[in-house]
Amino acid sequence: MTRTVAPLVEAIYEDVVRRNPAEEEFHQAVREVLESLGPVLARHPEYTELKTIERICEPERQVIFRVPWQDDRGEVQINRGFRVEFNSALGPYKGGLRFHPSVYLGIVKFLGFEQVFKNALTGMPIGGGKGGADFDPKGRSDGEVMRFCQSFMTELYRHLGEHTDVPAGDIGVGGREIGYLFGQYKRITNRYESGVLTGKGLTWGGARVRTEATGYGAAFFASEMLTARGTSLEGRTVVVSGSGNVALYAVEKAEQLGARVIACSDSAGYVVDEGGLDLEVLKQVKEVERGRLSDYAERVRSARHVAGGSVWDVPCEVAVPSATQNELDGEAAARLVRGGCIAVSEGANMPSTPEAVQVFRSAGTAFGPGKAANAGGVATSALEMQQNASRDSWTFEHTEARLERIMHDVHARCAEAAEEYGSPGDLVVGANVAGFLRVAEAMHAHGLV
Ligand code: NDP
Ligand code: 2IT
Repeated sequence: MTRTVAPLVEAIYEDVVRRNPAEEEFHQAVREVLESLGPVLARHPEYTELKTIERICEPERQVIFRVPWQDDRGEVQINRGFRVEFNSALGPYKGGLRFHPSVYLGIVKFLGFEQVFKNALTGMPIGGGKGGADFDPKGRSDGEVMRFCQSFMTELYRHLGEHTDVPAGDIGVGGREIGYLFGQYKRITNRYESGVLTGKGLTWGGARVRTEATGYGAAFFASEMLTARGTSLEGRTVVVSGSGNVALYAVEKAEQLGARVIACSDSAGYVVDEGGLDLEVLKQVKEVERGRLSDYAERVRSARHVAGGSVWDVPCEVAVPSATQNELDGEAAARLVRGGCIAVSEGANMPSTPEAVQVFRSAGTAFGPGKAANAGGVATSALEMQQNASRDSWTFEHTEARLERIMHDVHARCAEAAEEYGSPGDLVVGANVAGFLRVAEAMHAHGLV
């Protein structure tokens, strides 16, 4: 890390690194927030005295557990499950579950930490948490995924509750997994507690627009940033990375807003089509068949599949990184800027490396950090909880209008905080400061907890 932070904040960061060894992603996420907080501490000495930052960096509770299950051949498999309950100042712990072989404590903590500020930015009553397992769903049968989810929930259920901790999906966890997890929770507890998980199916407590929400929200956020600069998404070329839940619906909404999405990716490569991607085929291949982008290129002749390459080689005006952390590095950012990229809206959590963020900020590229740009997913989860609590079910149009308004407000909160704390136009500073202030104020009111 080369950039400097205020000495007091630097000391806090050093302590976080010392207390959480070998958790690089967590260090990175903490560093990025702390770099914005110098001016906040200068104005709020009480947060130094009460060690509010130090408390925010220490999760309230961390659960790590064994997940044994049997695969289709009868062989015993053992995975490691996690739930980090980071901060409950604003509401029950809220945040997704990630099933991916790369999952370890450092990933879950970085995601949980980001979630605290993101959830605060939505203005809704939700605290921050995150969980998951180092389970790889790729190539596993439905039966294997179900047995894994049942074993995972058999331990996790005791830590959950609609007023305690409310998980949802993330990488590798979608509607199918939430279904198996909910079924097992209901069976163990003998409670039809709809509000204990979000991302549910529409016939059993799910909310319209939750599936689309993160991607739609990231496109709305791109649109907000461009509007603030006197322009729009209309007619713009867009590249979206990933081709999972967030990516597919970012493509859909960007197209609805008049943009042309020319490329997307998966972990094996990317597809590019200057005429624009065919979303129907893309959804069929990725959502329905759980296939690969090479299958898409075989069906859509105008598309070119590049195996193993980086989708950030494709020049565009707007980039929506929606795959995973640190997928876009400094060199890729410089290439994007040279190619005419004017806005980046992070659909994923921490997809840009610190070097990439620096490139975008110095180039004057409109940059929406994940904790603001992808907040539409968790915000719509909060709307799902609201519908569950009132046993209600809203229309698609009503829910989408709420989402659009929320993304507008998130952007406004970030822009105003950036202005007030001396970094006008810098949404990284704005998101960190606005998120921190809301959590810190509630923690202050709750005493030393
Ligand atoms: P999905 O599992 O639906 O899709 C993930 C996509 O990213 C897939 O295309 C996958 O490729 C690709 N990908 C995942 N890991 C890697 C990797 N290590 N290298 C390259 N490509 C990778 O997940 P989501 O769409 O739900 O999540 C995407 C991002 O958005 C994550 O950062 C997540 O934390 C974030 N997010 C998700 C929210 C949600 O509501 N789901 C809300 C807010 C943020 P392949 O198909 O080959 O595996
Ligand atoms: O990173 C995220 O915000 C999510 N994976 C969604 C969390 C949620 O509880 O909806």
